Amino acid sequence: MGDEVILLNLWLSPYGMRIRIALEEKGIKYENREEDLSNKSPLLLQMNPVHKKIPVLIHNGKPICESLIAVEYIDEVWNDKSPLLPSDPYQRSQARFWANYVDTKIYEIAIKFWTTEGEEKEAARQEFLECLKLLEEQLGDEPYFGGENLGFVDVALVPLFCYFYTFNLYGNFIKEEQYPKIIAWAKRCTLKESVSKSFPEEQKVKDHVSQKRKNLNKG
Ligand SMILES: N[C@@H](CCC(=O)N[C@@H](CS)C(=O)NCC(=O)O)C(=O)O
Repeated sequence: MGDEVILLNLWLSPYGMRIRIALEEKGIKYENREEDLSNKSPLLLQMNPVHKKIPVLIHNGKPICESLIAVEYIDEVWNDKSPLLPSDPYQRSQARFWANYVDTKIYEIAIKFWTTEGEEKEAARQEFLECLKLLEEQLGDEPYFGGENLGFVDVALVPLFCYFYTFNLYGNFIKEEQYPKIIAWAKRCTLKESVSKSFPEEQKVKDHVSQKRKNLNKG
């Protein structure tokens, strides 16, 4: 019997995209089930009773919650191709460090940018740009954070870039020429099928953000 792999997800979730990219990199067939977060399914509540959040990876009936933990799990279980974490313990610790930085710092700032206006938005933008500079230094002249191949930090960070053009449209977010390495990196990543297949259509993101902004302005 083959593996049964189900992903409880929401098309817009960058966390869900991480898991999709990892599964695609490994060539694992899976069923993507869209959740309605305003009316969470009994399966989601059963599989993630602690946080009640998507994404949840369900492998042969067993849940794995938290996107980065799920990506590591995928890397360990399907370890015959496309390794995402380095085999060297020190390198592995560094990949985890930067993925954690992306998770705790970058995503939080991006959410602030997404949900605020005026001075707060501008502060979030500035902070985000400082973090990007740091990441750009970390990338150096390598094609990926994982070196020659897409790795754990790439998978953690790249989903944010599916919002990139939409953010720019609404917030004058980032000037491409000031961040040439990170922009080239993002483009390199999105040329990979595992990444492009896991991203939503740009128009869908634009429509969603513009709707959110209308609601924000109303409230
Ligand atoms: N740290 C979690 C974050 C997951 C998360 O924030 N999921 C959001 C959607 S993108 C969610 O399910 N929100 C619903 C809720 O908070 O009730 C991960 O990496 O998986």
